[in-house]
Amino acid sequence: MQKKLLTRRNFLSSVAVGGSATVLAGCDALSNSPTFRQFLDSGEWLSYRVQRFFGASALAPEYTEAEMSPDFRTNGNTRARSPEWNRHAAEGFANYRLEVGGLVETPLSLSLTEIRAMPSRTQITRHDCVEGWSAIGKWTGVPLSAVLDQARLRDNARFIVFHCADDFGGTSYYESIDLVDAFHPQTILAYDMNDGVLPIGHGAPLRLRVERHLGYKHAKFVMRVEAVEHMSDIGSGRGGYWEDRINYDWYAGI
Ligand SMILES: Nc1nc2c(c(=O)[nH]1)N[C@H]1C(S)=C(S)[C@@H](COP(=O)(O)O)O[C@H]1N2
Ligand SMILES: [Mo]
Repeated sequence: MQKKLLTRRNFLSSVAVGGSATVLAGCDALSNSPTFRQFLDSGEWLSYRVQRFFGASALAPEYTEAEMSPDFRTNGNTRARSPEWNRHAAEGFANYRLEVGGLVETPLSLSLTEIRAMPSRTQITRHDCVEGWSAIGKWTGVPLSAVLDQARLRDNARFIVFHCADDFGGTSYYESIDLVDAFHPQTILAYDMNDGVLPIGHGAPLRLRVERHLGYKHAKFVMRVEAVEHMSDIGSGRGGYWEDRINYDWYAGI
């Protein structure tokens, strides 16, 4: 019963019937999880429910080239410090590989050349930071769905976690999303920004764009993607660096 919530197997069927009936049906069992109970108790549940009821696959607005912001500021860490990332940066990321693992049938290790040869999507979207600034930029990357399809999620996978190369005071940045957002068409791992290679400050060589969410969900400097059933084993269990540290909402839907 617990496995009914947003697993790979029922995800497509729940979206296909045009609603969240399956999603909601699984919630009683899921509420045994302390993390999820906290989530239900918070106001996050409202925006989660609204988005899941009224459009699991609704697209975030896209903009024209003319609407792109002349300046797109950076925020949070503007580079990583791990020895591994530093080595890759010094080599122009020629030997970087994205690791994809956890609850998958086929763990992957993908070079940027391989990632660039996969299907790609370009989108001009608005980034909204919780601190009160926005910017419109153009992003190109591989749809996360293409990566996950290649790795083949196990039936018990429920969340996708992004492990980053940077840290705050020694604690690595990480983020996570559910499978609805993971398979959303605008969810991409971006390697280009504004028609150029993704700059270091914006999260080179690969950063998440998950367009219906606030800025902090858009993990930069992504090294590893992990499919999990529970988030309790990662960080303090609230699904992201800022969620753990200062109680930001895990579900940052906008
Ligand atoms: N790895 C990592 N990802 C991150 C952050 C960070 O500090 N480290 N900051 C987040 C926040 S709060 C925002 S608003 C955006 C900023 O992205 P930008 O630097 O491309 O503007 O990245 C998000 N992703
Ligand atoms: Mo942010």
